[in-house]
Amino acid sequence: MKKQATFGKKLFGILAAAAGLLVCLFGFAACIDSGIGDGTGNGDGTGNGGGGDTPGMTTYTFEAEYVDLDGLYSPSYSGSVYGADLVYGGGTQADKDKGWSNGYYVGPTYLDGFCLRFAVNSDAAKSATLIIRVGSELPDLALAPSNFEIKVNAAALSYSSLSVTTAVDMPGMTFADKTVSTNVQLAQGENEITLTVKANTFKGGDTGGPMVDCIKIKTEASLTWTPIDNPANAGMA
Ligand SMILES: [Ca+2]
Repeated sequence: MKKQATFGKKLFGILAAAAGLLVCLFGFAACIDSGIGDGTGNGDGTGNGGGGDTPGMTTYTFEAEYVDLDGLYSPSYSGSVYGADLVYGGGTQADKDKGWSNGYYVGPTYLDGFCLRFAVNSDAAKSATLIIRVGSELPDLALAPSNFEIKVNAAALSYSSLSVTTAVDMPGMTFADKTVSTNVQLAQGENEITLTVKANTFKGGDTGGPMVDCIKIKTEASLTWTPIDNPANAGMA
């Protein structure tokens, strides 16, 4: 009997230790999930999952100011703006406090065919939620596939109209997250997400478009990209 009791104690001890280890592992995993990227740069596209994400999901932010702006230009209210000069903002804490992700945004975008291309690499084929963070210095915009085409891997998304509320001016720009789709299909490897302005009458009868802060992709896949430091090149175009 004594031997059995000892064995029982040992068994209990082993089970308790195993349970403790499981709790520990689970706690660690949960911590990684909720803590990834809190404070890690949005800029480099490495995840910034954080509070609010469901387990296994990470929300990645890809800044519009870090896509390839070479060859792009847009009319503005004061002449045309080219390349890296399309980046607005100073990246300061004051800019971030206005709700500008990473302290910069891209705009204006007032040209039929103006296209921002995000090249994102995924480690797996997964579905994802695609969000765009946009603002407007024009009157309120109703973005729709006919005036603002959004493609994932060459497939145009047939999204519901997104209302973008006007801000006073560019220094006072305000942004809001707009969910384009909760079921975008990412391929393993490189994925191309494009935002393209189509001919419209947003700008007093001429073509206009939104200011673009960033896009966000929420997925179980692991995403990376190669950001281009346009803010460092602003004024050089
Ligand atoms: Ca931004």
